[in-house]
Amino acid sequence: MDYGITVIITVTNIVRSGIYVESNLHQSAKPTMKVANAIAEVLKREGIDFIVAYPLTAIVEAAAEADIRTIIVRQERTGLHMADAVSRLSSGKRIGVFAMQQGPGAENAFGGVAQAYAESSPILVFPTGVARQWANVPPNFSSLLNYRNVTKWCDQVPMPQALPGIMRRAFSQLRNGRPGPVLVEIPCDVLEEEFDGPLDYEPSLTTRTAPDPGQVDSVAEILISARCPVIYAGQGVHYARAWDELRQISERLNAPVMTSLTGKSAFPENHPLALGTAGVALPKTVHHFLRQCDVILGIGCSFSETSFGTKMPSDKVIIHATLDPADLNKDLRVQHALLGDAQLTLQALLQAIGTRHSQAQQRRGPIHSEIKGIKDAWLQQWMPKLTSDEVPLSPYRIIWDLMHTVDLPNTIITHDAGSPRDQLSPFWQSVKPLSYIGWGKSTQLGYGLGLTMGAKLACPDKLAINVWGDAAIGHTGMDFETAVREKIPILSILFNNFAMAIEIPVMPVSQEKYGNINITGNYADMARAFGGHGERVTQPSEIIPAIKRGIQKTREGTASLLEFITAKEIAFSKF
Ligand SMILES: Cc1ncc(C[n+]2csc(CCOP(=O)(O)OP(=O)(O)O)c2C)c(N)n1
Ligand SMILES: [Mg+2]
Repeated sequence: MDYGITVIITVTNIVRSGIYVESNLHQSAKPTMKVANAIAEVLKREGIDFIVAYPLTAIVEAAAEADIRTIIVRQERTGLHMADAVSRLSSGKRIGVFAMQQGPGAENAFGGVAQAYAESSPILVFPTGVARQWANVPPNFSSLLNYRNVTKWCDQVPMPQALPGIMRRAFSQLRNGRPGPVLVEIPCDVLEEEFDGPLDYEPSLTTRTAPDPGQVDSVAEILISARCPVIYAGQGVHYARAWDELRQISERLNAPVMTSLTGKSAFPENHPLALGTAGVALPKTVHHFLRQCDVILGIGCSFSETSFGTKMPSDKVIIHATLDPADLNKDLRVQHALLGDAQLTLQALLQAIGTRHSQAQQRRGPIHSEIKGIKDAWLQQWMPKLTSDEVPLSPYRIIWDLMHTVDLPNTIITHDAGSPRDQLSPFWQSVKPLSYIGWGKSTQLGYGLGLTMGAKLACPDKLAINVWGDAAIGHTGMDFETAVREKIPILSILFNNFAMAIEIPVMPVSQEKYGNINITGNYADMARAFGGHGERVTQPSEIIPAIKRGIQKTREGTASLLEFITAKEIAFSKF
């Protein structure tokens, strides 16, 4: 009897310490580990070196035992946003993982998964589920049922032996086709059950598709003979890492390039053919060329209609290059389509265009000067705000000073929902791929903080910045403490105008009667109370010195929050 107990304890200890060996004390003993340990092992084989979590799930302990770093946030949403940035900034090569507990954890995470779904971000989400015998008894929460409509793929592990197959399917979905969140619910009793080894799991494969060659030829012909072709690049260019090909085709055709918000930084915005970002606020160059052009080539984009993007004109020849047939003719009527990976598509187009671009060659000089002329005039018009000496501070002045203080190619920045997005995206010049995390298919206030923390984890040598308003910090601000505690030294730029200023035009009566758009807080104090670096800045002359101090603090490993007291600015670059 004693002998038997000893054997079991020995095997368990060996497995829990992450080493997987057969016991030689008992001939019939089979190698065992718990399902949670098997999950950690799958993650290791898939190259995952940290997970984000909140906290009561056996996956956290199993991951830590397997030397996978575990980061605990203050709220599920931020953890999901962190995972989201990890996936995005690696073009989906490194998958961001988030795990949460059953019930409240699974319920409270909904916003973060929904946002990743809207932005097509390939994250892996592990909610624990209620034990199988209670799983379908009301009012227990089922992730399998409830997350179906905000995930690319969603499954539940009904028994330990199903795990390898489920994980193989999950990672195959994550690494192929249109990116999107994948969710695997594991009932809490299954997590604790023994997985009967050995674990038969190989890392998943990635493959790509290329467009129909016949259609490539006809699209090449249209582009060559177009009077004024324009390229609209989406985030598919980031996922395909097709930045070089995008630049080549633009230069070959002398076709100017604009990006979507998520595609921002796919094309260097200091290039003579760059038009800028087609958000809800946009540079004049984007507006001008959308009217001027005769052909639009959308590459790696969904052409989704959104209140936070520029509307595409309907009187142009539209070529839609995407890897997802579900996007074709969805919001926009298109005349030509190329289905496939953005890099393979652009390579095929470049080959088909070859040297047949003499008309495009003649465009070179005139198109460069047309773009420059419009851009210079537009910037000139905004210069009073971008260099304003006003108090309270102009958010535009802060953005301008920030852009001219940071080392731009080594900075990753993101906006937040509302005014900061529309103030930042037209004027921030992204010069390196994946140096801007754009979003706007859903616009949850507070998303930017987690994205920036994920960016800093994924790219520790870069300066990671989020720009947000005082309403946004109300949503996820407590997780600044996570940045401090977990030593994720981001630079947070807060515009505190003591209001939801963007709502001024839409809430006049409730504001007048009840002051509904007013909010308040001292967030520099909050940052310091959490152990971070916090400064409140009120004077224009203090903007750049404060930014420099904030950057220095991040270099020393301290998360920094600069709270600028700003005007209720609601002028945007719209046309
Ligand atoms: C979760 C969520 N709820 C509501 C909104 C709608 N919304 C967009 S911006 C905004 C207010 C923004 O205020 P603030 O961040 O302070 O920026 P400001 O306009 O004052 O510069 C609101 C309520 C949203 N984007 N997300
Ligand atoms: Mg505000």
